[in-house]
Amino acid sequence: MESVLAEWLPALQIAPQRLHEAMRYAVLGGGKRVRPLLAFAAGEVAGAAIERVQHAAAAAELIHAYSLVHDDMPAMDDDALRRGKPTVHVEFDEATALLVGDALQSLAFDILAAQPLADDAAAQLKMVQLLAQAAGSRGMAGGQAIDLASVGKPLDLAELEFMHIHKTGALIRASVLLGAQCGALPDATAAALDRYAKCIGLAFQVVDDVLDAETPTATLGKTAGKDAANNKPTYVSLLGVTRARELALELRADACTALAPLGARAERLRQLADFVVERTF
Ligand code: GRG
Repeated sequence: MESVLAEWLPALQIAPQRLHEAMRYAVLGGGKRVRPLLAFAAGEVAGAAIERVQHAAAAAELIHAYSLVHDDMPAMDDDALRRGKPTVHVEFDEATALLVGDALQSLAFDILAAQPLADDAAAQLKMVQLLAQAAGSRGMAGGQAIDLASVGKPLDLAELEFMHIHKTGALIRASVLLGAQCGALPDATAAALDRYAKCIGLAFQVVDDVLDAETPTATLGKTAGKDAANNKPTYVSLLGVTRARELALELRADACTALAPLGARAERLRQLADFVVERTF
């Protein structure tokens, strides 16, 4: 994934150099690459060629990287640390950070359109639409809007879930489905992966809330304790750490139940479910 991303990102010597430097800074040399890993694992389920999946995975990761750059900006979460390094607007400047996000999003769709990823053009067009909807106002950007509007407000569990299904879950779901759509995907398999992805997306967020509350900044590579400091509703503020951890385990179990009909070829997806729940950063 690292080399595919490095290859797709414009080289440092290409103008405008500062923007390209900042794009590479935002994407390379950090991050768990959970979304690409999910795409590769789902591709395995669908017997997809890795030469296809790597591009779909890169597109998903670029959307994720863009969202982090914008989320860290003063108008949103206003954070100075990401992946153990100064955030893009701190290392460069705000205007550059804005453009980095814009350009990474465009590059993601460029990649999806440039490479033959599905057996026919109509199927590939659906993949482009899948990512567009996951990133847009009825997906990640919409979730972010709800998040920004909910600071200091008492959300209930259903409202919190609705927000995270959009903010974090939509792109995680798209990563799984894009990887799988690079191969053969019968309806029943697609439905199983969809169910898995929804559970994992939510589990990812529950664990994120627990880590924010419990893990030091040095381990996280981003500022810890921000949710409480910003008076944000989280799974920890609503349920407490113990119940939030239990919920993450329940969601993992649901995710693995969804995979049961897929047998051994879904093993990597099971391992990723473990990783999502057991991760420490
Ligand atoms: C700006 C449109 C727009 C959206 C931003 C995803 C997001 C929406 C903001 C990120 C803020 C945040 C901390 C969300 C919680 C879950 C999450 C996405 C954490 C970061 O993802 P990781 O842990 O990061 O996969 P790495 O660095 O490992 O890639």
